[in-house]
Amino acid sequence: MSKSDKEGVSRRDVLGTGLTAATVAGTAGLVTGGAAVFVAQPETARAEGEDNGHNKAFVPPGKLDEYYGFWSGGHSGEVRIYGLPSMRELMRIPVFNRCSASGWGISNESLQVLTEGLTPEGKAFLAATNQKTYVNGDLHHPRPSYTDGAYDGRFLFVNDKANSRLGRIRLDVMKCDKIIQVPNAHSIHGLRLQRYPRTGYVFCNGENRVPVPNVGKLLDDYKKWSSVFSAVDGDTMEVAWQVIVSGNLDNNDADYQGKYVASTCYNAEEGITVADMTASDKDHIVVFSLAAIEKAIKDGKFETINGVKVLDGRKTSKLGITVYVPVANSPHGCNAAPDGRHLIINGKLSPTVTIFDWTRFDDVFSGKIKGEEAIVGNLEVGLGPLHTTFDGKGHGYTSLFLDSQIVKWNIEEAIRAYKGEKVNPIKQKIDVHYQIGHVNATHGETKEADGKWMVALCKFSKDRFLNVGPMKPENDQLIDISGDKMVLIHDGPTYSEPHDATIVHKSKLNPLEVWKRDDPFFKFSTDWAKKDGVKLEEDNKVIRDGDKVRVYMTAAAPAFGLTQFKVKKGDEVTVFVTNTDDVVDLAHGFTIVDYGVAIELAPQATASVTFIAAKPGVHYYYCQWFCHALHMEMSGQMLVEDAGV
Ligand code: K7E
Ligand code: CUA
Repeated sequence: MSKSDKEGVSRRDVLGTGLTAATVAGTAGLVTGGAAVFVAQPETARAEGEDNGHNKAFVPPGKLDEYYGFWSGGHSGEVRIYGLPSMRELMRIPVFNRCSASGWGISNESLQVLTEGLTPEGKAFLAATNQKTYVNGDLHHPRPSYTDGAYDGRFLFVNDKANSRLGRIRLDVMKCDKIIQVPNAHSIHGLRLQRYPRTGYVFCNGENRVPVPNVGKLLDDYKKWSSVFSAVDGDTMEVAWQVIVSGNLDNNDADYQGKYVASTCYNAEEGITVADMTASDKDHIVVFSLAAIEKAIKDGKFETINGVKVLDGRKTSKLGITVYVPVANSPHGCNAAPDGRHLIINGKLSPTVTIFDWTRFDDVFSGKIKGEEAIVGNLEVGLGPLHTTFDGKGHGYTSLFLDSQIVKWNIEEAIRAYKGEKVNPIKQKIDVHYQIGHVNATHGETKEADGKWMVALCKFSKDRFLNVGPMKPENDQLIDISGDKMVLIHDGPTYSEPHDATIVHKSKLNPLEVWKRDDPFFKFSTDWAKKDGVKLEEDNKVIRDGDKVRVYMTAAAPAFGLTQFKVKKGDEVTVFVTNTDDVVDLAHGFTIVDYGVAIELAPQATASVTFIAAKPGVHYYYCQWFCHALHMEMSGQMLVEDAGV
């Protein structure tokens, strides 16, 4: 054993056990529940400082990556675009957060996206608390849209656990174009898309149980609270229907046939303390039949709550739209395999993965067989299984939070073992650093899983990077899965906190190099320009309309179309700036000093910002993207007159 191996093991031992004990203690414990048990043969990767073929992931200067990685920014509220295999961060897409660089949350265009889809209650809350928009978000699950089980490059959908929202990013411009707050549901967590025939529905898990509607009644009657499952139309971003369920919805996934969606649920006990929630040794998954739901909607079996058609899909419901299948306590990840047939439920507190056969749900719904008879495998994989990804060659790769490992196992062999055959489905275990959450392989969530790369999104980095103080980064690790063995290739620190990532081959995407002038993203500005008879691409004009002032200007390196404009103290000023350069990467910006104003202007973009000219004096505005040798000179002055002076 090499020195580095020894170091690796001892550091893991010291750091791992305390957490494991603390995390398991106080829960109902580990429930194996009749799983096929095999002696795992962990193979500790040489994780410490050796070259395991890192060259394979090295993308030389000037060369491009092969994959786009869409990374959840967790409670930063943003999405990040990575290049794989280099793991270079290519871009950030602000969504639920505010962004100082791009003016997301400052520009009118972004504020429109951030506010127009909020619920009336959400709008009233913001108004009552003097806020234009929520400033935080908690983005866990970035999901690219599908056509027939493969990525189609149209959209990326994202959840906000913090403020119950769903966002949509246009993949042609890599900008968020729609955000809605989902009525009735409380905290959108699990998020998956209809795979077939296309997306289609976006399935949003309302995680927490609350009174429905949640208006201040039933506060002390928590047995009457409910979780709400929502299907949103991905094209219109309107809620198509909702289903009230029993238990707390966690993660979900859809099949490859367009028939069923399944969700893991914890807290089948419907308690509100940890002890209540884990009292029973069983929780469940809930399976939704899309055909049955659509029929029940058509037959008028819904109740309209806050403008949404809501069906009762609780255990006691007679509608036949859901089935509940018991699984070991507190399952987490829910992953449809690319074979189109199997669904993997990850045990979390149970050291097992449970394999369901989607095709058996027809008989479960018709009452021919029991829900448990849709189970075709139950494999003990290790401690704390959270999520599973796939290589398209018949393997599952399951993240083990407590063991800080990924286990590679064979799906067919696990099914055979469940039938009693003597096979060992466990192929390899590899150490990851540390406390892994999601695990994602290239195209692993599609029928085109290609088994090349995998990322381990680890919640802790502990000793893997230079000490940056008590707050440490997370660690996103790149693993080569193209051979028989998983090989750890790269450590990548990230901050707060990638829950999940999806990896899309570059052939699937073809983003624009410059904006098209008729893009609907500029609608706020083009509508005003039309009203004012202004040509955004040419005109530099100040239009006064009572105490409202609209300032139109162009930006072309190295000058703004207006180098000065004058307003009065107290005016409501809207500045529209259009970048008329159409050179690739020639971005400008517009920042006003001491006014808290900054907006991004990518080539051929228009953006606008509205503010009260509350502060008299001379205020420079400048371009904040270094665009030209005379970039420093790309500025002007807003003169704010104070009548009283
Ligand atoms: Cu996808 Cu973190 Cu929201 Cu598991 S969840 S880790
Ligand atoms: Cu334009 Cu700097």
